[in-house]
Amino acid sequence: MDVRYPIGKLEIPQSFNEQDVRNWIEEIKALPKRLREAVSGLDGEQLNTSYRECGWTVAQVVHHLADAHMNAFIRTKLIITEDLPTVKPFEENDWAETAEARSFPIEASLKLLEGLHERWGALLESLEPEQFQRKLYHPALKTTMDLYKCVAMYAWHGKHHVAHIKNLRAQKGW
Ligand code: NI
Repeated sequence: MDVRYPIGKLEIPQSFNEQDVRNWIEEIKALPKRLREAVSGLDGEQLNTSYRECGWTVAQVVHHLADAHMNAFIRTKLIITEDLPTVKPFEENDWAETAEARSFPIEASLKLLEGLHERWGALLESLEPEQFQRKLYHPALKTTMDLYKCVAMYAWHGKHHVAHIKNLRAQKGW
């Protein structure tokens, strides 16, 4: 197994049906609880352990999920409220190095994700099927992307990082 991709690399779907969308939304809604379970009982030293060599610590992974998914929620809102909005890329590795994103107290990000994913899930559940074909423009990738592909990507993204933490715990016997 590649420790960077414990659940495999992201495969972006090329089509979707209503059941696919429901499944992805359920994954997004489940992430805060799954993440809280994955970090349950870890002490400061464990939270400060990299999940792989030269990789982010467990705390950085938790804060990264909050950073990335705040951006994702804003992108979702932009897609719904504007025609082909240009999204703002962010330097995720630099975001993971700021002082508060390197620190152990992860409760703020766990709470943030709980509120954020409740809003995000409710937003996605309120949409009509055709709205999942609305698009954003990503200037760094120089391409457009459908909302349903973004939703599939973030469903994968949450599970991907939870698996990093669970694998570390399994490997360390924590
Ligand atoms: Ni990530």
